[in-house]
This record gives sequence, structure tokens and C-alpha cells, in this order.
Amino acid sequence: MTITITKTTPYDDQKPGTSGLRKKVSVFQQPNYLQNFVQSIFNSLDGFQGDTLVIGGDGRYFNRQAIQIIIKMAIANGFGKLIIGQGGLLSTPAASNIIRKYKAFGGIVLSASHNPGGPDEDFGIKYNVGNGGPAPEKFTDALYANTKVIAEYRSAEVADIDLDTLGEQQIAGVKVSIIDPVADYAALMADIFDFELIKQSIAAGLITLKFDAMHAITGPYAKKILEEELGATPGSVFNAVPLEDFGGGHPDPNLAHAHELAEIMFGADAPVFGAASDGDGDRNMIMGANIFVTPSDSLAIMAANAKLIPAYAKGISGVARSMPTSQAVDRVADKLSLPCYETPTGWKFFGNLLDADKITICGEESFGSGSNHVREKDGLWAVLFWLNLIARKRQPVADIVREHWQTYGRDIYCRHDYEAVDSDIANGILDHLRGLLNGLPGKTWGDYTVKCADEFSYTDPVDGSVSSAQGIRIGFANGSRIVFRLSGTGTVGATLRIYLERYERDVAKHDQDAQEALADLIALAEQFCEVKRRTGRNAPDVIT
Ligand code: VG1
Ligand code: CO
Repeated sequence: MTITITKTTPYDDQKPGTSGLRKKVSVFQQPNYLQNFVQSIFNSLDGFQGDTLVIGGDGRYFNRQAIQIIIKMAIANGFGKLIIGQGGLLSTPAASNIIRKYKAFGGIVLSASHNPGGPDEDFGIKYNVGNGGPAPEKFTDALYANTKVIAEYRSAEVADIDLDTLGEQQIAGVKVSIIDPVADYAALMADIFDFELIKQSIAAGLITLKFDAMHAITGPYAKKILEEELGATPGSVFNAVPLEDFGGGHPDPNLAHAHELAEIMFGADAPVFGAASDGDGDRNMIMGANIFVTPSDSLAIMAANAKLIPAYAKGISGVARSMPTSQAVDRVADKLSLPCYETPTGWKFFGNLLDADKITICGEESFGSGSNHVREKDGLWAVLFWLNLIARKRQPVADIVREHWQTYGRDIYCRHDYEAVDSDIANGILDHLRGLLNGLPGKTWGDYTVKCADEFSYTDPVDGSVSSAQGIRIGFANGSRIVFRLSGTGTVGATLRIYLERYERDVAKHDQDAQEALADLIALAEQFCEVKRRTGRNAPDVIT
């Protein structure tokens, strides 16, 4: 085998964000841009010679080309075996499972998740470590440092690999295994949930469902599991064929982008259950007939009912949520005497807690939830959790949610996003907020007295590592909160996220519209951050 060593020069913009490196496709297509990043990943790793690397992506535009480049570089750098999803496809949770199941050294996942795809849209790449989870900050910091000094990269002179034929090939002494992207994942789900019960409920007509795969990676997974294995009517899974540009859509499962599903679920003939997932299959949106379940509520409800699911029947060790996620799950933890952790945004912060069995279930307000079965959030897992729950409780989604609120109170919640804001203006807003923090505690506006105000810093309870500047928190005496942070996944300018939350114990007030119920807090948030005044905008781009 011939290995070519190519001289290269660094790019200065390869700092991984919340979940890997995400840029416009045209950025990745610059000479050696992808190669620099991949070689920098390998340069940041030790002891992988002869070991296994998993490779797969969400199928978006540039996925196949990128995989061919990565295969040749992985061979030249000394990996002994490559496991690749057929067609270059692997959902993010499936990739995590494959890494764990086959004890791989790590994996490279190609995805820009919920961002649009296509020649003019986004691409992304991240490295996952041996536990199947996104590399921790210590690694991504080292990786970024390596991208700044990269001088050459290694690539094997071999022909392109056939990604579409299942089976194992020997390429220059390296085993390259093309696997069914769905099979191992489907088997894992069958181990966790009561498939027989769900199947019976579907057959008996107690559960009818619609799943919007948004022309993204979960199409084949959902078809196999929901339709073939659990017997949902053919067509229950729609937009099921993964497309390189997601059909021109924005594969983000929320009411704004999964509007086809939303129309069905708020329509006259709504099925019992509706759900959607994102570009790479790690997010979920849960709906019932005429109801949308906020991700924060979904997490709390899953934690409260975990014992009804076979894999968690013996109980869970603890729960965690990202800082901006509502405190609904904290109330469940409190009642069940479970440890509850508050982490920075991004799944990589749950990895240590899961590995140390400090938690079993965790989630984020951004339509992500998961458990110790893999080390990524998992869209279809959440869908199956809800189906199993509905089958066990024999209750519609709306009743499950209302009963939960009756027991725990409701954390009325929403997030306002201002997208593609000029970076200087966005940083100015954060600086301005930092300047306010010391003066806020004790001040009162109407029902809202500030109890605490700080910039969130996290010390990992397992390895002691510290992650600072993780968002501005303003907490009020009545339990309400406003959180401000800048997104780490966008590719154009900055996105300001404002998270708003108010606790309502009174059952008679549980049916309020979130925007109305949060109106005072929304006004206070603007008073603090001045985003409208500073950007000249009059409304958020997306409300979730
Ligand atoms: C967003 C979400 C965060 C999530 C991340 C990756 O990050 O807020 O909760 O973990 O996306 O999700 P940010 O930095 O833009 O707020 V995914 O589905 O893109 O892998
Ligand atoms: Co995703």
C-alpha cells in the first residue's frame, strides 16, 4: 500500500462547537479542509494502531465524498478495522451503539444534525470516543490546538470503497466492514422496550401513530421498527426516504419545522401518537392528539414513569438535564429521592455521569433525551418509550401529561431564538448581561423578584473538569427563570437563545398558552438583554 503524505497549512476556524465542527458545505470543500480536521482528530488520539473505527453519517450532501476521504486517511493512519454503515448511513444513536457493541476505539459521525443540507447548506463532523459518546471538551480543545499547527496529512492510495454492498473486504490489510445501519439498533430497542405489548396495542387499534422522518436518517430505522416490527400501518412513517437535502426542508423536529406532523396532530382525525426526529436521528418531538409535549416535560414524564419500561423496571440511578432545560425533572427527582444533575448544553456533558452510573436518564430542552443504553441522545428511543408508556397506561398522551402536572405542577416553558445575529451585536448582548448580574439580586418587577443571577460554570463531578461561561441564568424567588446563551451549532453569525420558565402549581391554570403565561417574563428578558433594540428585530425567528 502506498501512503501519500500531503503538505497542508492550517485553517483558523476549526474549533468544534456544541456538537462537533459545523460549517457550510462550501467551507468543507476548500482544499484540504476536511483532511486537516480528520488528521487533527487522529493526531489527538493515542494507541489506536490496529484498532477499530466506526464511520457513518446522516446521508446529507457531501456525506459519501467525505467518507471516502476519511476511509483512506484512517487506513493510512493505522486503524486495523473500519465499520461503516451501508450507503455511508448511521444515525447518531446507532453510531454510538455500534461503537459500544463492537468495542471500537471510536467513531467519526458526519452530520450537521437539524441544520438544512445540500450544496449551499451545512455539513458537520465530530469524533466520538470509545464509550460511544461525543468527545469531551478536553479532547476537542486538544483537537482544536492541533488544527492550528497541522502541517501534513496521510492518505492511502486505494480505490474508492463500495459503500453499498454489505460484507467485509480487505483493503491494504485493513478490514472494511459494511454493515446494515439499522439491524443492531433495532435489536437494542427490542431489548429495552416491551415490543410485544406495543405490538398488541397497535394491532388492537389502541395506538394509532404518525412519525415524520423529515426525509432524514430515521426513515429506514422507523420503517423497520414501527411498521415492520411493531405493525403500524404502512405509511405511518412518512417523509421516510433520506434525501441529501432533506427535501429542501429543515430537519428539526419542532412545531415550526415539522409542520406537516403538527397539522395532522392538531387536525380532526389526529392519531393517538405523533412524533418526529431530526437530520441525524438524535432528537425527538412528542405529540398526542391535539397536544404537543415540551421536551422538558417529556423528560420529566419519562423519569417519573421509568419503572414501567422493562429496561428500567428496577429503578434508575439518577437523572440529569442541561442547564436551560426546565426544572420539571428536578421535581420528579425530588419526589423519588433521585440524584439530579444540571450540566452545560450538549450531550458530551452527560457521558461521565452515565459511565459512572450516577444517572440513567437525561435530556435537554432542545428535543433531546436518552439513557444509559448509548452515549448520545436518541430520537427513536424516546418515541418507543412513549409508545411503551401509552400501551402500559392505556391513556392518551394528553391525560398522561395532565396527570403529571397535577402531581408535580407545570413548568410552563418556551425558548425564543434570534438567528443569524451579527456576532459583535450578540457578544455585546452577553457582555451587557454580564454587567447586569451583580446588581440584579433583590430587585423586583411585579411578581418577579430576582433571587440569583450568575454565569453558569460546571464542575464535572466525575473528573473535576471545569467548563465556564455556559450561559447567563437569572432565577426569581417564585421559581421562574430566564436563561440566555449563544448557540454553538450555527453556521451563520450568532444565534441568541432565550429560555423562559415559570412554575404553576394551580391545576386550574395548567391549560394556559405558554406565550401568554410567560408574557411578563418575555418582557423582562427583553428589558435585560435588549435584543430587539440592538438588532432592530421585532420578534424571535423561532419559538419552541
Ligand atoms: C443545540 C442544542 C443542544 C444540543 C445541540 C446538538 O446546541 O441547544 O441542546 O445538544 O444543539 O444537538 P446549541 O449550542 O446550538 O444551543 V444536535 O441534534 O445538533 O446533535
Ligand atoms: Co441531531
